Amino acid sequence: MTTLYYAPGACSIGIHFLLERLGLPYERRKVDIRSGENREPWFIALNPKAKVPTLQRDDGSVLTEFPVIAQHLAGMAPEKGMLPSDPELLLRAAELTDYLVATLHMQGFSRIFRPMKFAADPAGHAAVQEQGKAIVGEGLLVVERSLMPGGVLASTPSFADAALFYVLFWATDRVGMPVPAHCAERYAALKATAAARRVFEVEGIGK
Ligand SMILES: N[C@@H](CCC(=O)N[C@@H](CS)C(=O)NCC(=O)O)C(=O)O
Repeated sequence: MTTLYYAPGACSIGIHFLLERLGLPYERRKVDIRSGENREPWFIALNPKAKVPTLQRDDGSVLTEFPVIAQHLAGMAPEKGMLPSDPELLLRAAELTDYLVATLHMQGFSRIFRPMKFAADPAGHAAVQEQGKAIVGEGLLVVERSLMPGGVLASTPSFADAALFYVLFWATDRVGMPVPAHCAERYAALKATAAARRVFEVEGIGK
């Protein structure tokens, strides 16, 4: 059985959301990254990168990296329409997913949530966090262009919604920062789904 290794409220919530949205059969296994369970031998044997999301497939093989996992899962249930059949839209969905993960998450939110990784001196943490918020704020303006009327993914559901879900969850419900109108609209629509309600409940998230 496909197994998702996740940590509550981490970026893996986007893959958790996608699995629910696609209605695929899967099992989930919580990994306590706060206590360092992701560095325990059993998890390193599965994913030497020590990161969630980690997806173990039916045949036992393991997939890592959010954009790859998201695209793979969308392809497992093509009838659900999360893997655009138009080659151009497929590229745009991959482009947006990569930008959300590699830039907004890794460059922006990493600075906000883990400033100690960027500045050893605690006195510098507030400045690092501000830098992170600026990266996320500017990034969301770029994302907004894809979602606004006439934007490349304005009316196209895709696996990029999995990345939009967690990035907008973090921006809105975790950091409490303002997000552009069409990003807010997309997040409201994603959050209103049964899939979102289910993952919030399973992961113990109040909002
Ligand atoms: N490039 C990875 C990033 C995944 C990642 O950073 N996951 C975080 C949680 S949001 C994690 O597992 N952190 C644990 C750690 O670094 O100890 C991906 O796309 O999946």
